[in-house]
This record gives sequence, structure tokens and C-alpha cells, in this order.
Amino acid sequence: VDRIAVIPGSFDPVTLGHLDVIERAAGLWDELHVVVVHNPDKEAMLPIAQRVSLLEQSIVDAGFPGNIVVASWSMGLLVDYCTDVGAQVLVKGIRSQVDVAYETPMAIVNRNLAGVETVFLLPDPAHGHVSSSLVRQVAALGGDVSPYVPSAVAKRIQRS
Ligand code: COD
Repeated sequence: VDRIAVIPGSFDPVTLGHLDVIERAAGLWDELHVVVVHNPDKEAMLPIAQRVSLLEQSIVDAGFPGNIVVASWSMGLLVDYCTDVGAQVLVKGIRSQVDVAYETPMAIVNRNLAGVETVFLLPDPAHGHVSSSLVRQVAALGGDVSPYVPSAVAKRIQRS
């Protein structure tokens, strides 16, 4: 039976930090679903459909393996998506103690709700400080975001 994992996130926009975790997770599971989820706690920069297409483009440009699926989910619990596609594992990147504190209760709830385990991956130190919120801030102030994001995202931001 295929081992399937899900990496959820806002991906607003996808960063080099996200791509690092996506590439490593794709090497660990048979199939990896990268799922764009609306996070009600954050004010969005890009519409969901655009985040999905930038993820798809960036994954192709990076030459990642063909076992990665990009999707979005707005139908309720994330674990329902996992159950729908037969995924046993959620993957989260952990940059700091703040991420641990945010993710721990969700991991416990998701296991209780549906038996879905959460696996934490540590970031590559080269990208550990990169976040979408930092990119949104630099972009809003007219700075150069290209050191932090894949080129498809940098092009999209420069156009706006
Ligand atoms: N290096 C490594 N990992 C990184 C980096 C980096 N530089 N940057 C971000 N990451 C990781 C994040 O830690 C996270 O795991 C993932 O990449 C996505 O990050 P973001 O910022 O795009 O996404 P978030 O944090 O806004 O996403 C939050 C979720 C939408 C995933 C979360 O709210 C969630 O799981 N919601 C599900 C709703 C639900 O079902 N709730 C009920 C049960 S709890």
C-alpha cells in the first residue's frame, strides 16, 4: 500500500523554505500532496488559485520528482482531505519554538479526529529564517524578494 503524506500551508506565497521541505518530504513518501489551505488568522496577499499555480510552476521549475500533487482544500477539516486521499501523515516544517507551540495542539487534535499522525521536519539552515509573512512585508514595501522565493513567485510579485 502506498504511503501518502500531506503538507498543508497558506503558501502565500510559496518560499524557498517551503520548497526545501517539499523536496525532502517527496523523497520520504510514495506520494506527497501539497495542499493550500485558507488560514483565517492571516490576511491574504494572493488568491488561493494563484498560490496553487505558483506552487505547481515552482515544483516543475525545480525539477522535483513526479510524485507531488498540488491541491487546495476549503471544505472543512484538513484531516477530511487526508481521509479522502488515503494519507496517513501530515508533514509540518518547524522553524522555532513558536512553530512547535502552534503545531503541537493541532497535531494532537488531528490524531484524535482521524488517526492522522504529524511528522515535523527541521528546515535547512539556509532557509530556516524565510517565511511568507516576511516576503509579503518586503513585497509590500517594494523590496527585492528574489533571494527568498522561487523565480515564478518573484516574477509574479514584480508585476504587481
Ligand atoms: N522552512 C521550513 N518550513 C517552513 C518554512 C521554512 N523556511 N516556512 C514555512 N514552513 C512550514 C511551516 O512551519 C508550515 O508547516 C508550512 O511550512 C506552511 O507554512 P505557511 O506559513 O504557508 O502556512 P500556515 O502556517 O499559515 O498554515 C497553517 C495551516 C493552514 C496548515 C494550519 O492552520 C492548519 O493545519 N489548518 C487546518 C485546519 C483544521 O483542520 N483545523 C482543525 C484541526 S487543528
